[in-house]
Amino acid sequence: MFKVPPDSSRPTLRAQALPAMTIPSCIVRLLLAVSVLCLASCSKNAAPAEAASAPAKIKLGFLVKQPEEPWFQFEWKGADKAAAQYGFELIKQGVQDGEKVMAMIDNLAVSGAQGFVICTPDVRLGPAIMARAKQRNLKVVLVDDQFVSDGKFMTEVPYVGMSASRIGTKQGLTLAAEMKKRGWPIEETAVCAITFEELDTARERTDSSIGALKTAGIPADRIFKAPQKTTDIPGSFDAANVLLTQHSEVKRWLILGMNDNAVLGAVRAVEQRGFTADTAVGIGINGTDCIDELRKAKPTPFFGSMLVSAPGEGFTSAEILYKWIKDGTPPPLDTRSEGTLITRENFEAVLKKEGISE
Ligand code: FCA
Repeated sequence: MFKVPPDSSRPTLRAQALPAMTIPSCIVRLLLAVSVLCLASCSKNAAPAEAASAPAKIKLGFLVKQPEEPWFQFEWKGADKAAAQYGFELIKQGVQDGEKVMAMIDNLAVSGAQGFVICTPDVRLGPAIMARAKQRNLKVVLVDDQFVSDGKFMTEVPYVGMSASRIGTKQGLTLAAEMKKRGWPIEETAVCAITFEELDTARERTDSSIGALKTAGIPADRIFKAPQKTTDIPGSFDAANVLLTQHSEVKRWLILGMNDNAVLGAVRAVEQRGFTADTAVGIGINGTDCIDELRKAKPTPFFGSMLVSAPGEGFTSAEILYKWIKDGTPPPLDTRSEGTLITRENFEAVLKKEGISE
């Protein structure tokens, strides 16, 4: 922005250089005042011209509940790709609790953002987040975890996420098939289902997985739920440990959970009690948080994962928000992605194809 020169700048120096004897000082002052006014008005007029030549970029936020989880880092990668393709600015931020979400909504508004994508730390914050966003005139797109109000999904807020029930079903059917392949007798086998039922997408995944196992012939009394208190590896490790202590008679375990970390924690817990890839089989969901595990030289009980495209979800959610702001195109209200099984056999090729690894 053009700045009005301070008192010590050129006009004053020139006036001082001109001998006051030739021009009376009141005229010098008048000339100075006119030139300052002129400069000020030039700078005012210059602003719209500058703005027209380089329009400000649209700014969007992308807020996630667990920024340390690879799933969310891959989502950000996808959103970055959309930002580069469409030329908008992306502000990425971890929001681990409600207070952080509210503060971030205010920050986004102050910084001139026009909307944000969010995976909320708590789905019940939905109504409060929408009220604050409305007050701040920000558009909202949900990713992964759908807002809930009075026990019902807030389906009026555009949502991008996974087909939780179909992916859970595939997880359960694959576990049952692996058990049959190995010829494990059902009397010696049990299911460790790491659950987090307060999150709807998590409950849908694990309920569907358990449902599929039952359909495949696993009796209900061989299926044990282990609720995790926190949705990370230590949280599922602790949950699995409680269950393993209660059922020390079980010789072979099938492990399921709402995501890779849920299954990884349980895998670490069974390993600690001597189970190996020959006596336990776990299948995760996400496919992004188990890459190091699948790359380990020696197979572990972590058999595979239902891969969903995190970069794809990040790209799509940011893209529909951008188009909504830029062109007024109303986003689809419900966009779902499917899952593909990855195992040690195919994961490198599939991850490469999905743009998740190089
Ligand atoms: C939830 C889980 C994530 C991921 C996402 C699609 O937010 O916490 O790990 O599975 O759904």
